Amino acid sequence: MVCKCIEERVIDLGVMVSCDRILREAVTHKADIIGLSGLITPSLDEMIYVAREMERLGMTTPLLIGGATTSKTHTAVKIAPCYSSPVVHVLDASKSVVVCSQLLDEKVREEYLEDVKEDYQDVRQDHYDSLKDRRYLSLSEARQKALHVDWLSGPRPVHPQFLGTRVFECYDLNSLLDFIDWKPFFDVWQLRGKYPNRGYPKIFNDKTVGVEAQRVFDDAQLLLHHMIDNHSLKGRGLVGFWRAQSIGDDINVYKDDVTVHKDTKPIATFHGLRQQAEKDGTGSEPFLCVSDFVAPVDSGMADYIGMFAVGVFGAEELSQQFQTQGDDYSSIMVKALADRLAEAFAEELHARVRKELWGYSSEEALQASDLHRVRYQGIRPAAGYPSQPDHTEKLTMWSLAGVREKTGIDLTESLAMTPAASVSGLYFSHPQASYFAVGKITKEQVEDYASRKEMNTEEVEKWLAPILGYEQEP
Ligand code: B12
Repeated sequence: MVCKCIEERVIDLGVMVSCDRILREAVTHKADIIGLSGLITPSLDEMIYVAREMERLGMTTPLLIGGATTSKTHTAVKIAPCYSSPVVHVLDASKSVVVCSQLLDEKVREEYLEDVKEDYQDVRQDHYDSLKDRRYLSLSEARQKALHVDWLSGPRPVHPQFLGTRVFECYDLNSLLDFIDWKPFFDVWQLRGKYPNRGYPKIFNDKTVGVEAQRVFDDAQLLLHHMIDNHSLKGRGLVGFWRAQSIGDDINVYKDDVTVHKDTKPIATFHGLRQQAEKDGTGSEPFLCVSDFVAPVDSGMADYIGMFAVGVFGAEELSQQFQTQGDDYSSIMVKALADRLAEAFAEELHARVRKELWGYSSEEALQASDLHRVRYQGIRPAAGYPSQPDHTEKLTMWSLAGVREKTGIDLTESLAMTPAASVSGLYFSHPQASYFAVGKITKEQVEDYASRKEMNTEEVEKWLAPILGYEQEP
């Protein structure tokens, strides 16, 4: 919630806006404060760039940082040092009213900024100390402790129904409604509570947010059905399956149903990152990498990998229309609903893949709530998620499956997908495949990964900034 006097002076530049545009608009409108919001890792780097540009241009406008992928630590360590005027991380948009008021009030501003400065100094110190405290396995030790699946006596990989891609031009959005996870929708509206809870929508009975949650939910249902019925939103996507074998931390993908040898030329390679940070447990825990879930090339077992990309088209245009009409509520609502549909699309398609299109789990009978709690066999990690934090893997996915040409889902320069309501990822079918977080890694692995990807180390460090277990050389 933003108080009226502030709200009237806010200019929302929308999503995926260039640094030049932000600064141009800020200067034109004599901005008191600039706010940047970051959803995925590459936006972190953009934020550093914006701060550097502001410094270079001699600007003094305070910079607010927020969004799912940002943190106080990243702001203090990476962004604040690039700009000599105030940089403040705001965890929750509702706190920005207090922060803005302090930044704009001559009487308290200096004291407030002094506090922020001291706080960030401590955060930086803690960060550097924590880097020193962490212990890592060498890459070869971590590889020795990989998850060693018994490919010969365990369940055999199942051949998917088809190899190559299948495109879904105009997906039935009504079929996705039962798959919507409403919890993140309420998060967008800052309404904290559970939905549904054992079949009973608990959030609606909550003393504090119940009434508001019911109102927003009812509005959402009306708009959702309206948008689906008059086709203002469209779902488009694809799935693909290929022969695949792992080779170390990489997964090679092959054309058609070939018999694969060590020297068979792959048509694409997905590169994995392996856990390296020491674990507290018994010492028997595996140090995982996504390649552990695919049969190695020398196992004698033919294996497969899947991929998907789904998008909900039309939301940005509609949202813009509402904004032009001064209806911010509906403008946000459209985007929030399109995001829910995109996630539901990925969820429903994954269920179809398990039961039918790949068919390795044809007997599965789970409720939507079980799906949100990941009680199924196999995983669908996305590039950018903790199991594979590297967004550049999307480039391999896009060229392997022809995603842009076949679906219109595109990648921006910083590898965000357009439309914004899009999800993509890989499919792994093995029963031991699990979601995990790679966590921090050492320079040894970054250099190894860079050479496998034929990229230079600095470039890889840029994309993997949040998981580097060491301080980069300036
Ligand atoms: C919902 C969601 C989505 C939705 C919608 C995203 C969207 N358009 O906003 C969908 C399903 C489309 C999606 C897709 C993807 N997602 Co997503 N997603 C999320 C999720 C679950 C919630 C984000 C969200 O909208 N929260 C609700 C809003 C209101 O909260 P918020 O953004 O944090 O903003 C709050 C504060 O941060 C603050 N704030 C935000 N901005 C600003 C700005 C200022 C100036 C201020 C003062 C405050 C402020 O105020 C807000 C209210 O409190 C997060 C995980 C999480 N729990 O955060 C992952 C997450 C952001 N997604 C992630 C990823 C990787 C992706 C994908 C790349 C996955 C993929 N390969 O398909 C795609 C990218 C989409 C694209 N277009 O490129 C990662 C990002 C990690 C990373 N290191 O890059 C996250 C963190 C999940 C994770 N744990 O790995 N995602």
